[in-house]
Amino acid sequence: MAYTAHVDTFTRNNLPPRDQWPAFLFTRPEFQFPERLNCAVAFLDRWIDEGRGDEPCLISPAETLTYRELQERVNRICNVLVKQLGFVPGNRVLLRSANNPMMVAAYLAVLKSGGVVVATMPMLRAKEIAYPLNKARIGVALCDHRLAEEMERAKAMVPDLQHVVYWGSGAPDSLEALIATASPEFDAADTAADDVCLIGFTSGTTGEPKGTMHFHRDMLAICDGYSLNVLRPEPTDRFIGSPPLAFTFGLGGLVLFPMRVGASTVLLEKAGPDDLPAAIMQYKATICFTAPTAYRAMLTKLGSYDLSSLRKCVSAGEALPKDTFEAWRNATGIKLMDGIGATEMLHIFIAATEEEIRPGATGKPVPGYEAKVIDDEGRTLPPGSIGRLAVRGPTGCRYLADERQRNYVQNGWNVTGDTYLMDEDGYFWYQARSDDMIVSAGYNIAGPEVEAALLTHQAVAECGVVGAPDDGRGTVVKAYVVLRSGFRPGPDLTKVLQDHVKAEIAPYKYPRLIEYVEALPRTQTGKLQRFQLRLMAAEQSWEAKVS
Ligand code: 3UK
Repeated sequence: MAYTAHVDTFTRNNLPPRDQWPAFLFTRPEFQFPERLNCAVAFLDRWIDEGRGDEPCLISPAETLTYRELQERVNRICNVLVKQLGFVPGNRVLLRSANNPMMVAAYLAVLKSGGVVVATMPMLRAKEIAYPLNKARIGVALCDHRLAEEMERAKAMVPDLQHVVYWGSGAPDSLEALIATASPEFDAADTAADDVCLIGFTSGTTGEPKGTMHFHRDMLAICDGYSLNVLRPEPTDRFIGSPPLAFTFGLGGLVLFPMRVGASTVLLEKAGPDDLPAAIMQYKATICFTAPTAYRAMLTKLGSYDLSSLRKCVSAGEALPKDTFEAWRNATGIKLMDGIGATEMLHIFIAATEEEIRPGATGKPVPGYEAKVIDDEGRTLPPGSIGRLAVRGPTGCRYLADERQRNYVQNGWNVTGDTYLMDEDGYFWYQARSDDMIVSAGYNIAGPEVEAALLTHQAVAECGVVGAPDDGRGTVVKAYVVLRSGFRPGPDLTKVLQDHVKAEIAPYKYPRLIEYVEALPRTQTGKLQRFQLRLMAAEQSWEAKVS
């Protein structure tokens, strides 16, 4: 590794042992990164140096910043960190905010001054904020004042947290007040390409969140791999979307990809099913990043909003049902670009360009990445077999002081926990999370496949399918269904839905049990929590037995 610019070497000291790292592949010309690299220079300073400082960069309902204006704000925050808050390179800085320009400025300032960003979802409660504060030994937090209540409660739990600076409060010690008197000039820290600059905590569907550590070079690798080769944006594009910047899906799609090509991005604090299409129309956005469920929800709103400015739409986070792909293409003419990514890999590693999309498949490895399907012993399986997905490329998993590194990285490959099939043409077809495979009466049934079949029925707004314990069959397929308005739950509808699934896919996969619910349990990043449904199903089977 190159010599570090970090004075505080906590992250480097807590990287996993070298023999537990995945292999890293840098063969493509895009990935020949210099030894000294500060990614904030590549995303921001570069455009001012190249005479494009007056182009728009960040657009929000409250303010619009050009690249030059953003650079000035970033430099001022760097000076506040270094001169007023006792920050030294390598320190971790907690960021808490909905998606807005100050959040992006603070993010880039931490990168530029050689710090390590730890961003958190706005909805987290004090205990959930205290976890990364302790785990990453964080001394400084920058936080939107609207999130002060839980932040203050977290601060009381973590004695090492020395400074919390709020923005938006108008107080004399607010971030705005501090930056007003700070210099607008700042020289970027001379970081190594392999200095850690981000600890992304996983949304933790089970167990404690894991801190994934990423280097300055990783931030460019996802742009020059996925974005350059698959998404292919233009400087004239205007990005928009819903994922929080604390989720690396949002960081890449809403900040890094646009800034890598000098494009602009629309930042929305609220991006619900009405907010997002309204904003696409208002700002004439051209590239949208959101989850499959959000595209489904937007489909019901297309009569009210003009989305004709859109030219590309990316879907990730969960499997994209083929039916949603078809419905979106019929309604908008746009082919939804599915892609699987992971916090450990920083961003998307299997996807397809519009020309290469096969509806229902996730795609092929992004240029620079390799993927294969392996069995339980780690042996490569031939095309057409179902097994565990393993990937490697220019980015990969390095957990902060975590024993689970050995589970995710096996023989130099990142094993994501997903079950996949690769066909003869090298396309990868998602089956399920490995622990979401249902084994019923000896058959393997992938919950997401049954969900996709149910979703093609007009009565179904959302659904989740899991295994429920059953005396006779070991496990039976159970569906939790949220109905569209106008449909009434009951045995008749259950029969209709069961027959519908039997007509769509192999009949043995049909849900023997269907329960109607108002909403489904979801993570902060919008993912269906199938383990919660499994718990519910197990409890209900037990109650049915004892009652
Ligand atoms: C699942 C998908 C099927 C899959 C993410 C894009 O989701 C992201 O990161 P997370 O760490 O979760 C990773 C897991 O989510 N998944 C994601 N995308 C798909 N399953 N089809 C998909 N298209 O189980 C994966 O292992 O929260 C997504 C970019 C950055 C990200 N961090």
